[in-house]
Amino acid sequence: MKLRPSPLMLAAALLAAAPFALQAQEKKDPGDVKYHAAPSALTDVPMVQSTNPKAPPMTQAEFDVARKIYFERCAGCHGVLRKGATGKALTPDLTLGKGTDYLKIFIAYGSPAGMPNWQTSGDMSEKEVDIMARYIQHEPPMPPEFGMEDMKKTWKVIVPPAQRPKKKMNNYNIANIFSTTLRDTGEVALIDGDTKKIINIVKTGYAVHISRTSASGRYLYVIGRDAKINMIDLWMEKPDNVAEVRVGLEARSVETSKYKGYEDKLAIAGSYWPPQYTIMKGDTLEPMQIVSTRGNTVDKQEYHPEPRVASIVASHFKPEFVVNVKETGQTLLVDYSNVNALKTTTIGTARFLHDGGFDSTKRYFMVAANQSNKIAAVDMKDGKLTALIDVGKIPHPGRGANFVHPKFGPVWSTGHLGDETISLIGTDPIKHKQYAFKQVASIKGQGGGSLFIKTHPKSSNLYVDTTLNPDPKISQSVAVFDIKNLDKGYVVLPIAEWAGLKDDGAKRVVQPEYNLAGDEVWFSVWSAKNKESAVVVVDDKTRKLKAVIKDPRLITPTGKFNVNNTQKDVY
Ligand code: DHE
Repeated sequence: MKLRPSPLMLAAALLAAAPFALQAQEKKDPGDVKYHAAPSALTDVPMVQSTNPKAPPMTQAEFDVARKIYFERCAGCHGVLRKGATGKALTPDLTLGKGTDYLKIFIAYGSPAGMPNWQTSGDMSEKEVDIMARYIQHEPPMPPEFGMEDMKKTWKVIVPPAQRPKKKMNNYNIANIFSTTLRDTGEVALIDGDTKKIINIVKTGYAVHISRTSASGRYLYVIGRDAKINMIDLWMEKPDNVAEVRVGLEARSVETSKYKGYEDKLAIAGSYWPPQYTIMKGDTLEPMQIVSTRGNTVDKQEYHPEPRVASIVASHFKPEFVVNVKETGQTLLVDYSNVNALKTTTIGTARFLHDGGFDSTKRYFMVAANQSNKIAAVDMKDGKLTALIDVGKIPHPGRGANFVHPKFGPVWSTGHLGDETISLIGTDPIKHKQYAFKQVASIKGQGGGSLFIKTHPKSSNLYVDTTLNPDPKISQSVAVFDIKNLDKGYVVLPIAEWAGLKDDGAKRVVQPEYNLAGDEVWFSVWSAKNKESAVVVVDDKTRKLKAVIKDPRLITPTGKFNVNNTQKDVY
């Protein structure tokens, strides 16, 4: 059937389609939809076609096309099993009654609640829309599980601990190395913070996500979206991989034990698929214990079959990992003192947990429940929820930024994907009790689409990126505030312009990161794989350009992780 709906039919279909729209019923920021709609690492994983006799027929070839499109475009919002994540559930009990023609219109034209207009935008052809409309009426195919046997098959110790250097074998100031994600090449660039030269380009997993430093500062752990972890030894003459393992089929987070007596002993990684976390030996990545995160949601107490693991941090107060489970809204404090008998405290926080960081004392972990528009403050000392704090729309702090406010005392702050505000939350329950764990101020930045915010204990500047703002002027620059004078507003630094790139790439400015001394702040200028990108270094005192790092190997740089600041949780 050709897709030529009458305006009336279209209006009726869009109205009726509302239940399929993204979970947050209000209009979503297009930047937010694109951000979640990034291709999943499950795209090329073979899955069995599960047919539903009541659903319109599909050939195997059509099923394969649909599955690929689903994991490339849809799974980020609607979930691997289509049970709903930040987007609505799309299971056959909901879709079958709607019928193919109706679903086609919804997919083609999108919805005011945030579903993209896949056909009219040119992203999908009419034929693909037809295939997708039939696909979502069948049972969702299930990706395979990934257990100990699968992990062990991927586990490689490239340089065994006994053959590694006994002391640092290079002259690098390793505390000032920046592990820089090269998102689309499956690599990290280790950049010397002192000389701004690339030390090595290290092969890692697919679409690398983050790097974390071991407690001693010697090892770097890097995780790819394909759940591959690479362990890099910074003591080698030329720092490089010493071990690797895959802990699942798709993942985003990795961390290492930091409590006194457990330094460098353990590593942990959380997976999106299968929904689980894995504890490994810190020196070899040998998997030791796998724990599923399937369970019930904090609010309706309903079973969720695929609660993904979002951020993980290591407590400085106890031998515990803080594991944030996105879809159930549960924060787990996992006591790792006996890996064979893990004790877990399950703290109900709020749904769709994402990223977060410690307050300045490291006692409270502040984690964004992004679709609930809340920050949960979790007490590392007493092992309980201190507060759920209402903030702006879709908080996205990265690790957030800590500073001392002239009136409110120590505050932790976050920017937002869904609005232009920056929320300040008081974090001192002793000397500034009346402000503690409340949003004490909401200041205006350049616009929505902010991903990361940063300052440094030695700085009086607060930088806020706006990477996903639809206006290129805003996505290609950052706002900088004077933290002693926030009311004065911000100054805009044209970071992408300073990079002086030769072509017309997207040049999105992303993730401020300080150097060891706290006197430079680094930004990635992120363009497509086939366009020139750069890292721009700003002098923090003068807010002037200090250096531009360009290199043909610096392809799609995004996150940058300064060894010292990541090791010691300085932000
Ligand atoms: Fe991230 C952190 C998940 C898209 C750059 N990102 C995180 C964390 C999670 C996460 C759970 C916290 C890890 C931790 O602290 O243990 N990110 C996701 C997604 O699910 C999402 C929305 C879509 C996807 O398919 O991956 C996503 N992230 C992106 C990007 O598109 C970014 C901007 C570019 C890129 O490299 O892919 C991006 N995410 C980052 C960075 C951090 C991060 C740089 C760490 C920030 C920090 O300072 O700690």
